[in-house]
Amino acid sequence: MDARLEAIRNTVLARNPGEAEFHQAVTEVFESLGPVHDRHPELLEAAILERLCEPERQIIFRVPWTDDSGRVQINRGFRVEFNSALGPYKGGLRFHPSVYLGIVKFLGFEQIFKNALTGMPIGGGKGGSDFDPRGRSNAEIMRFCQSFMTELYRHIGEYTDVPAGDIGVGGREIGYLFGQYKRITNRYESGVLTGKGISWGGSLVRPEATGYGTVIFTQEMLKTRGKSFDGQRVVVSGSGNVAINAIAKAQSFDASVVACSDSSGYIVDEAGIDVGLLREVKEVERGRLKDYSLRRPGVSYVEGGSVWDVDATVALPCATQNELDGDAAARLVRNGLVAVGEGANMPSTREAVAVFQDSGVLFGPGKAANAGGVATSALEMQQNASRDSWTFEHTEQRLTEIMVGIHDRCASTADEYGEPGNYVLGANIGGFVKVADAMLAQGLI
Ligand code: NDP
Ligand code: 2IT
Repeated sequence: MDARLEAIRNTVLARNPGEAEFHQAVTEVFESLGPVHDRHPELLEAAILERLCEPERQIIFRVPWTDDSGRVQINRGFRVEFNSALGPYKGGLRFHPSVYLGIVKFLGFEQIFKNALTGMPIGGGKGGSDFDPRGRSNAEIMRFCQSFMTELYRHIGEYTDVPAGDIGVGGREIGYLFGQYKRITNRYESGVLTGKGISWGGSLVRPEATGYGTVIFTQEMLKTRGKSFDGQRVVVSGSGNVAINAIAKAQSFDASVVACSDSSGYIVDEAGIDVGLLREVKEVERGRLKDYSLRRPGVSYVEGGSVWDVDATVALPCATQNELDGDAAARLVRNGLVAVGEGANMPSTREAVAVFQDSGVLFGPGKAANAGGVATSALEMQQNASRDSWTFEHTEQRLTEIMVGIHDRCASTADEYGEPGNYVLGANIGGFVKVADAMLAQGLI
């Protein structure tokens, strides 16, 4: 890392102790930014990096609620409003027991650059709670969401901060959150949340957008080597919103998708994953992948273990951060891996990224490859602002153009900085330059 940047990075780490994921995300971005600061020393003068690493506002709050047995439960809620240079803070809410400030900050920090890459007018933010939705009834989920919004509502708004979903937060939760926001504020403010239901202000394609976008981005990377998804053997981690829609899109491009996972284990289905059955088990019944294996002949289920033990030519990590480590990366590469498209945020450890890059595997980092979700959220905001709703075809066409545009911007930025094919560098510099320009123009804020 450039010595000037390393000094700033060390100060950031010292100011934010114990936040390992945030440190990792900051370090990875700083490693790309030396050459930009050589060309633009005025950015150092204006302390752009120091400002970028300090969120504009951080909110931490108590979320009290009662479970079905009448017991009082207490969780912690977060919203980190990181950067508003390009637009209102925008980013998802994660409900998972592992959530703490370091996770919310890594996600919010990544979101700044991701959102800039989309070309849409959105700043970066993220939020969530250490609430564990697993095994909770609908009524418990609703009471939790209502309590969460009873504090959050005063910090958000269509011109201020626009949350959406992430792990553990999908259409059901956005519905309960929106209902409570409307009730407290007495405003039907469609643009305050994205990922809404289609009959009450949502956008077609938003549920599919992240997974679809990841596959479109990966297809663009494959094209640069004269390849496509046709005939690739694909392994996907996770079996949530992003994973399921990535599987569906890869199959529509004639890939053979043979494995996916949840936090209990993974399935191998050599005949190709049956997306209809997967949706039934995971989305309708909210069940476990094991149930899928019990209902379809020829499927093996491995309890525990890592889905990255399954050979693939294309890997799409779509579960969570640091799920794919250096050893798994080396094994995949030895067995014929060609490309990795990150549907999740920071799923590959820094060691894994180094293995992919050193071995010439096409590697699309999350902040570029999974930007289709938030980009389509911005399309939802656009439809809300004009009180319009677009067709599936039109919206998917916009998503495709945006993903191809992100791919091309990352590739051309990598070329410009003398590292062709380095999508990490391209994404970090491409996103950073846009935000830095806006921050310089807006004065010391
Ligand atoms: P979901 O809650 O729909 O699905 C998450 C999936 O990942 C589930 O299969 C879950 O398994 C698995 N998973 C979660 N945490 C762990 C863990 N600690 N260990 C192993 N498996 C785990 O979330 P999404 O699909 O929305 O999100 C997946 C990833 O994509 C996240 O990194 C998210 O930040 C990122 N992302 C999401 C976007 C969106 O629009 N939703 C946009 C861009 C990125 P189980 O069911 O057992 O919990
Ligand atoms: O990580 C992400 O980009 C998301 N969870 C989606 C955010 C959004 O505002 O749609």
